Amino acid sequence: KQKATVLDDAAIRRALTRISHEIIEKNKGIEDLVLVGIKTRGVPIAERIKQKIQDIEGGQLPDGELDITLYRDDLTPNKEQAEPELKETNIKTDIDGKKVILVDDVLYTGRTVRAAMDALMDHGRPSQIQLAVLVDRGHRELPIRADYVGKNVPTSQDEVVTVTLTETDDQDHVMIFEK
Ligand code: 3GP
Ligand code: 5GP
Ligand code: MG
Repeated sequence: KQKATVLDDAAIRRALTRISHEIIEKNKGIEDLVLVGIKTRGVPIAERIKQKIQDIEGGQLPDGELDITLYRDDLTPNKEQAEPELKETNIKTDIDGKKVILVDDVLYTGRTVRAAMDALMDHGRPSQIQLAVLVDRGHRELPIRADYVGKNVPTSQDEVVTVTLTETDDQDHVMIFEK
């Protein structure tokens, strides 16, 4: 059951513009930055941020993507597998000594990000890992926080946040549904 739209297309655009400026400010430019999107919807979000940062600062930012499949206990009946699992990595740049910014659509328990950090560490030795998310819906189960947040959306455990993007869906919006 639909409850509310939390971000419309203009609000998503503004949030990603702000995050792009915050990334540049915090890192004092774009030197050594690599943007890595977490599939599916973290990838177009990372791509949008990358375009904005390049428009603001000039130059080119390297990017990459991680595919982490969820074996969450609330999504699969098999509790033995209740962890996110790395499916595929596509990072062409060397991330040794780089500041990697992980990008995802929704931050919830933090288990996906933990798996993503593991995958990055297997790939090289970044000097830093930062995290950008469009929505933080709370309910963390690990000591993980985002450095850049589009919007904090307090939710209950039986609500879901739906993120649709033009690249993957019909249009840009973020909504809350009752399960
Ligand atoms: P994404 O691949 O675009 O990030 O987790 C797989 C997909 O299911 C995600 O798409 C996410 O948007 C969607 N999803 C919706 N609600 C939930 C939820 O409560 N938990 C998880 N893990 N995924 C959800
Ligand atoms: P976590 O591992 O932090 O519990 O969940 C993060 C991942 O699961 C994100 O990649 C996100 O796509 C997905 N996810 C978890 N909860 C939600 C939700 O309520 N809505 C959406 N759209 N995705 C979610
Ligand atoms: Mg996601």
